[in-house]
Amino acid sequence: MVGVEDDELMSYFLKDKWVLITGASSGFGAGAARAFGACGCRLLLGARRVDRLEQTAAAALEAGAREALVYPLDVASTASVTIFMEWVSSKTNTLDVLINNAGGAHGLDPVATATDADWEAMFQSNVLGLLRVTRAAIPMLLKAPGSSIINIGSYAAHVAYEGGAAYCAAKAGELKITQALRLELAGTGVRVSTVDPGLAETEFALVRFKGDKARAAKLYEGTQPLTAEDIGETLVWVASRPAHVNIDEMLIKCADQAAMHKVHRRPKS
Ligand code: NDP
Ligand code: 8X3
Repeated sequence: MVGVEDDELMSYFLKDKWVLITGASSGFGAGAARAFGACGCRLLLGARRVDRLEQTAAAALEAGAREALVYPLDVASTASVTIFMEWVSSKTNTLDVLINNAGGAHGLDPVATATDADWEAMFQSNVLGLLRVTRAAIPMLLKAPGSSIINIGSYAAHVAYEGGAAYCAAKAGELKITQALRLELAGTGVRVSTVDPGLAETEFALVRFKGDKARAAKLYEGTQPLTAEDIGETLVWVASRPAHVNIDEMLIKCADQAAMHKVHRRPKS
């Protein structure tokens, strides 16, 4: 946890800044909205489930957001991204922080039996969606020197696991896009970072296991995973470094996850 003085400093840097968060209807995106909201930011929130976005916006306003505006967004559709970014442009000419968070995993099947639908969904959101939103946002980020693009990657970009071929590949793609963007935007004042979490309890597992609650819960059994709050707080820290500082890549895991295949689990008491 950061100290009180650090909190005040971060709020000082971020107050009134425009922050766009994709996938803000749950998990890390909602956690980020609350954390940037607590710094007095103006939030532009997108995802497909608008009712859930509205809940996020209410929580962010309660935390202290200056504004929390929502609009439907499907990053898997170029047309949806275009309409969403037109809406963003109707609210502000500049953008201070872009959090490319929308994404997730679909299925945990080995390549031998996985489906095209799952592969396509993972590449559409985690890779192409990130590219589409970033392309549309760059002109607005360029107008705000010291602005940040922060992409949500994954530990899965660094370590492969059985059943994760397409998800690991998609997140490895996110890492390479981040690195290429940093080269392309060098000297413009736009910073580019990736925050790569390990095991974290959100709706991620529920989506991966297609609504199977028992299977999703098993993933977190006996461990203390990362939370949406942990990642929201981390994103605020990355965005609030002084303008000459770029946090390139941050791998963040819970203390119980020493390695991809070594997660400490406490026996049931
Ligand atoms: P959640 O399932 O809780 O959140 C995923 C968010 O992404 C939702 O808000 C969802 O909104 C949105 N989303 C998914 N697809 C689309 C789409 N096509 N268009 C717009 N929004 C979309 O999981 P997390 O919060 O955990 O996931 C957030 C990010 O973090 C993802 O990129 C995930 O891969 C990554 N990650 C997760 C980890 C974990 O263990 N939880 C670890 C490392 C990385 P909606 O359905 O309303 O559109
Ligand atoms: C989510 C982390 O390890 O389940 O990106 O792939 S993992």
